[in-house]
Amino acid sequence: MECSLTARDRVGIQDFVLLDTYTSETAFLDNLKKRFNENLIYTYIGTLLVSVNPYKELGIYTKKQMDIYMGVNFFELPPHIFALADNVYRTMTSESSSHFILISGESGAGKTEASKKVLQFYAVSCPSTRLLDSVRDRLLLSNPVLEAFGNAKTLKNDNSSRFGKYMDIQFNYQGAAVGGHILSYLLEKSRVVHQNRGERNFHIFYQLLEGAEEDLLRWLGLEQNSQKYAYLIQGACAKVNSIHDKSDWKTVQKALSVIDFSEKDIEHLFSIIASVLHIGNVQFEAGSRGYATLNSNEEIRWLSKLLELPAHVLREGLTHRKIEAKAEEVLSPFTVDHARYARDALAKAIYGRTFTWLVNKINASLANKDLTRKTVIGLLDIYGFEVFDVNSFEQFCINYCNEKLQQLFIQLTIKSEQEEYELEGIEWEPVAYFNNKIICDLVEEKHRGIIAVLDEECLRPGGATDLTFLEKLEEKLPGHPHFITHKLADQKTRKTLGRGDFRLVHYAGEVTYSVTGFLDKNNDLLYRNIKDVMRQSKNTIIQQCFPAAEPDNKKRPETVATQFKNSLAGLTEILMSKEPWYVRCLKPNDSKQPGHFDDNMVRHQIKYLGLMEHLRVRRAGFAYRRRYEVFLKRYKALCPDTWPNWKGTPAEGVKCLVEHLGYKPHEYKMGRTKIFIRHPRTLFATEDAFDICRHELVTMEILNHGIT
Ligand code: AOV
Ligand code: MG
Repeated sequence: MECSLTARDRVGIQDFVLLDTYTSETAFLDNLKKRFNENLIYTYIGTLLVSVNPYKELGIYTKKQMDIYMGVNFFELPPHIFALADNVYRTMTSESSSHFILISGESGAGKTEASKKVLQFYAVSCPSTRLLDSVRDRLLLSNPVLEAFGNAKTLKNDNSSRFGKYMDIQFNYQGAAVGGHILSYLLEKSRVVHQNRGERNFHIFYQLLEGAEEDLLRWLGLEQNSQKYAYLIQGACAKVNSIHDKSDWKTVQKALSVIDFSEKDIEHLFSIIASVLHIGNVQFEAGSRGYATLNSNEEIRWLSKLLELPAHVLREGLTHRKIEAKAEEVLSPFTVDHARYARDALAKAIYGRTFTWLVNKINASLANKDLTRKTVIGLLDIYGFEVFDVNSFEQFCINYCNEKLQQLFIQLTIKSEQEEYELEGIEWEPVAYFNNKIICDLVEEKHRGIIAVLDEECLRPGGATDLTFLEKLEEKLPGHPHFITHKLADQKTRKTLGRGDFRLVHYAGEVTYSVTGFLDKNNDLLYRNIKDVMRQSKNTIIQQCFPAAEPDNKKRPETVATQFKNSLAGLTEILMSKEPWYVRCLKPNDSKQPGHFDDNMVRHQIKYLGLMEHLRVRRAGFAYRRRYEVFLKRYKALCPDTWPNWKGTPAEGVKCLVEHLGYKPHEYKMGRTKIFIRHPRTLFATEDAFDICRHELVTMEILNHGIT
């Protein structure tokens, strides 16, 4: 007794639901900290997994560990991401239902690592045939490729996801992974042409320079030294201890060959990466009449070679735009600033479209060829909430996305839980919670939401600037509790805001955004004639990225923010049709340090992630519920009165069944259509009894069969 108490004191409790002082935030924090100090980074709140980033290798993701967790009841072993993955998988196979795992937390909290562990677990644990081994390899190898092109070092995370990713893993009726599909969300393209100090461009550029053989670099017209490239020097931190560009390059190359990239594809892909670096080095000077001229032909020659298009066409496209005047088109020369702008727009467009091409290509390789597919497990890993010294349109989109996911979490857990109890007539003490819908609305509402106002300014001909956008917001949103600007703030707050800033009070904290660049980034303009130039390319990837049939400028394409808003609405719909599971990742400190647990920082995350409220709902509520018909159908063999056929209503049958099984009155409640079971242990005991019984039934059948 003594001994076990000490152990409990030392390592804390593995499920917060069992915490005596479950309403105390301090007790919650203490429990997490105790466990963290013992390298126990996982803790449950019922079936929700809380994970604290250890910032060091713990040796807990080995094949041996996977074997331990495979097929074992959720609560029988210490909490682990593998236990969650296994539980999801077994629920999927036993109930033939589709699921998703929502992994959330702020930037650097461990979402991407968690999603990789889940994928690795399925790759090892699911049954397979030789045919399916290739699917498994492809699923696994799609990761390093997408990370190379879509992740970068930021001040928050050395391997920060700069795009959102939702991946469906598709399973056949035998539970084998037979295919996959990836949806990507808004890549942070601006990083291609600009990085803040201490940050890097996308990993792939450095990997290519560090890892490629001399011959390849020579062929691409590149030097190994990243300092030679305008698009790579702004952050002043090309080399990072935790990043191994050279070996990552090898991994990416190997991966590309496994996921069906032909040699030609690979050659064209590298040509594009190199082209972006060459484009960044194109410099302009003012000619005699003040218009932009190219100050060297060197880069144009390389671009012409790599993109396989005539040099003079490219030169013209980078220094002029075509405008329609009456019936004819005339060439209008750029100023130097304008030319730089068009150059950067081209680099971003090429990179962004190539990324989309890459996702499509990976999807083609993951496409399910087994038509017996039944169910999927979706994995959601997006960019986490982030706050920098200066925050722009990109952070606005990323943080908005996190608001949406928090809203989804609230809807699917706290809100729906309470609504269900009400609907089922179960007695219940309501739990108060902060609903962030007000912030989602502030961003996305029709007509007066921030995106709507931004779009309106983007469409307004003449005179619209980032500052007029800010003024419009101030007109539409005075007194909004989550929106503050210099003009709207009280005197004390005003001092903390610039005239070109607006501040949003997000669920996770306040963020001040600088409006500079909002209009431009939302419009994401690429001149038509530069698209025409790209269409002349013989590089097959560029050809697919700039198709001839692209709708031209006459019909305005949707703005970036609106496209993003719509794609998130689509994602919500996809998720709503599946059963949810949650991993909430916490960041222990802001300096990426192992072993350091910053109480205030963790406490803040516990608050905004709504973990206390979730615990309260769990604790007061019922972990499991099943419709009476389903429950009765599954377990009726456990009671002589209900087996083989029950004559009464399903609810009466269930009542009879659970009384026979000895359920105590406080362990369950009977709703209108469902039975509610307070603790998973109760159900597990029933499930174990069912396993034994099923075994006996099968044995009897075999015996009977043998006799006849
Ligand atoms: P994120 O995905 O949540 O941030 P990551 O999953 O990239 O965060 O984790 C950041 C870093 O923390 C990783 O590169 C590892 O060094 C370390 N780390 C995370 N989880 C673990 C773990 N379970 N064990 C050991 N180290 C870990 V962002 O993509 O920036 O939102 O946008
Ligand atoms: Mg990530």
